[in-house]
This record gives sequence, C-alpha cells and structure tokens, in this order.
Amino acid sequence: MNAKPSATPAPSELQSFWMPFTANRQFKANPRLLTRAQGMHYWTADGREILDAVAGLWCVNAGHGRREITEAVAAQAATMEFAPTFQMGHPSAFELANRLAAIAPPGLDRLFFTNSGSESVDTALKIALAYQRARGQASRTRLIGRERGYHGVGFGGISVGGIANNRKFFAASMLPGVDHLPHTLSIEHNAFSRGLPAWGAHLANDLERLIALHDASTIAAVIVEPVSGSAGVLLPPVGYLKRLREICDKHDILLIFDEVITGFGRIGRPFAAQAFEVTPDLITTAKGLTNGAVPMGAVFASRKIYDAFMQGPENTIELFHGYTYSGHPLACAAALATLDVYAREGLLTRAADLAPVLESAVHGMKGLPHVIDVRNLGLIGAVELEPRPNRPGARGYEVFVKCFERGVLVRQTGDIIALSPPLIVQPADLARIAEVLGGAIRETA
Ligand code: PXG
Repeated sequence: MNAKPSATPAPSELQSFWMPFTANRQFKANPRLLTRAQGMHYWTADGREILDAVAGLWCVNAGHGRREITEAVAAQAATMEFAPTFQMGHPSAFELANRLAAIAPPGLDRLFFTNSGSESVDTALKIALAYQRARGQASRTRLIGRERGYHGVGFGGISVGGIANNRKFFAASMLPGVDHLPHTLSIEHNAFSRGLPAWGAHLANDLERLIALHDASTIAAVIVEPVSGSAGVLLPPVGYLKRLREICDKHDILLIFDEVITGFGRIGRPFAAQAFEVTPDLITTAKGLTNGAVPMGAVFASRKIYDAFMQGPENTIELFHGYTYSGHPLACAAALATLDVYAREGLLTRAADLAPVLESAVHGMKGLPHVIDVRNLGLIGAVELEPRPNRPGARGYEVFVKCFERGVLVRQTGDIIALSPPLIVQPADLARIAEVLGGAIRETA
C-alpha cells in the first residue's frame, strides 16, 4: 500500500517546531517526515515505505495502526474525553490498574498513572522519598543512580541519570545527595557477548562502597534500568541485578527498576523484573503501555509502599502528587485495548521466541568495518561502531541516514546503532534489517 503523497513542507515551514533531542538545523535542511504507519512500516511524505526497526521510539510494541486501539480511543473520545482523577474517578482507570496489577511481578499491584516515562521516574523518586518519611526514616534522603543511565528529562531523572550531555547545562540545579554506580558496559571484557555478558556482576558491589561512605540510614533508593536503552543498550552482567537486590535488602534501601523500555514484552516477559527474577519495590513504565498511541506512564508500587501511606486520618490526602492527566480516559482506553492485543497475540512473551533470530542477525555484523561490539537481549540489538577521530557520533549518524534512505528506520545514539523492532516482527523483517544495516556499515568509511 502506498501512502497518499502529501506536499513536503518548505524549509520555511519547519522553523517554528523546536524539535526535541534533534539537530534542528541539520534536520530542517534535510527533513525526514513520516506521514502514515501500518504494521511493521512507516511511509514517508514522498511515499517511500520504511521498515520500522525501532518500534517508533521503543514504544509501538504491537506494531502500527492497530485498529482495536484506535477504535477504543475514538469511542472513548466520543463518550467522555476527560474526567478528573483528583477526588473524582472514572471506571476505566480502576480497570486498567487492576489489569496491570494482574501482569505485574508479585506484590507490585498499586498503580500511579503519569503521562510519560520522565514523569514516571520523577513520581517513583518522590514516592521513594515520601515513603521513607512516612515510615519514620526521614533521614533516608539520598538517591543512587548509575553512570550512563537514562531516566528521562525531569530534574529528578537527569539527576539520577548518567548522561553528561543531559546534565552539564543544568549542573547547578541537580537534586542534592545523588550518587552514581558505575555502568556495566565493558567492551574490553565482554565484546560480542551473546545475550547477557558473563563479566561484571561485581560492579554491583560498588553500592556497598557508597553505603559505607554515606551510611545506609541516609539512602532512600537505588534506581537502574534493568537493561539500559538510550545510552546505547548496556546489558546487566549475569548475576548483577540479583546482587543489587541483595545489597538493597541488606540495608533496607528501595530498589527501583526503570522499565520504560523493557516493560511490556521487550525482553520476552511482561517486565524485565520477571525475566531476571529480581523483584524491585517500584517499577516505572510508559511507552509500550499504550503502544505509543496516547501518551501515558505508570508507576508500579509494592503493597508495602502503598500501605505505608494509608495511615492517619482518612480525610487526609496521602501523597501530594499527581497530574491533571493521571489516568486520562483516552490513555486508559488505549492501554486497555493494547493489553487486549498483547494478550490475544501473545506479544508479551514473543520476544523470547524471536531473540535467537535477532541474535544471529546482529552478530552477523561482527567483522564488518569499524564494528567494535554487538550486543543483544530479547528483541533489543545494538551494533557499536568505532568513533571517527575527534568526531564522535559522525559515523553512527551516517549509518542511520543510509539505513533510512534504504528503507529501514534504526536508532542512533552516538556511534551505537540500536534496534528494537515491534514485537510482531517476522524473521524475514529481521533479515532485511540486518541486510540493510550491514550494507550501510560496509559502505561507511
Ligand atoms: N526512562 C527510560 C529508561 C527511558 O528509556 C524515559 C525514562 C523517559 O521517557 P519519556 O516518555 O519521558 O521520553 C525513557 C525514554 C532512544 C530513546 O533512542 C529512548 C527514550 C526516549 C527517546 C529516545 O533510546 N527513552
């Protein structure tokens, strides 16, 4: 099917939109505009078909144009476009919370709704701090993140995050009392590992060092992505996450998993917590929750945390936090329909079946020029390229553009190319993605 070609805007018509995380001038000189999507594909403004190897931006897990989802959103919009959830409610927010609780790791059955991953992260950090106070441990105010972590762009998220470019402009305005664990990428020890790298579980022990430095009585929570996506697909070494959990338990510190990327089936179970058999105290999600159709995030909290707030007089608000659009009816409708699609098509576990296909497709790139590492887990893949001298990111960008010109959308982070296709992907799609990416790498000096 071809998209109806729509007139490509003139450069002067592209100036007002200040684009996020984009080289605005470079983009506006050579725009890449998408105008339609269905299944595994986008179509560009000039009618070219693009195979989507990144599920939009890691969010369209059930593939594009799912009629069940758009019809549910349209029906909800026609019935009641908005209802408040402050001291009021509407049934689908409660239904969605129950449905999410049913697929959550054990005990994480209390849901706080947000509108994005960034809001989920800031919400989880605030819940962690307020929880410590509610249970009489108000001295536990420190937060621990990780180098190269990405937790969105709120002030909380960039403070616990570990990406220098996201932090340096705001350095003076970071949350106080934040430390960072070392990241877990070691090309030296683990290059071209298939699945989880064997070396590096001991990196979790750095948490003991921070605890010895500050004392456990000052630390509220540790936040990590079980698998970090944005910084270029950094995998946890075998045993690493279990070790983090043990140390947190030993010192009564909360563990938060940021599953904005790993949630909703990306690595073969509904949540990475289940795939790794490590249960955190809070999980942050967004993206795949609504298949990207309507912005929404959700924080999963343990019963223990929720119950700690449910104290005191019943007419008091227990948590002074929330968004006008927490549990927005259109988002709830999208999420409920998305969960139906996931269940009907077995998508929350499909990545486990396809992981070996993606693994051999991406590892086929070992040996291509400038490829210094290949990483994979579930339906996540990454190819790391050697940076050009003094021009970090240039080679990665060139590969990204070449892939797009040849009809495959990949995601570039510096000199790392990341793949995270919709969970409906077929082996033939993975072969095509590998063929185009491999060709682009081969032809990029
Ligand atoms: N946490 C994690 C782990 C994320 O990956 C966020 C929080 C923030 O979500 P929002 O909805 O506020 O953007 C994210 C977002 C990429 C890429 O290319 C990744 C994200 C966003 C945009 C691009 O890797 N992740």
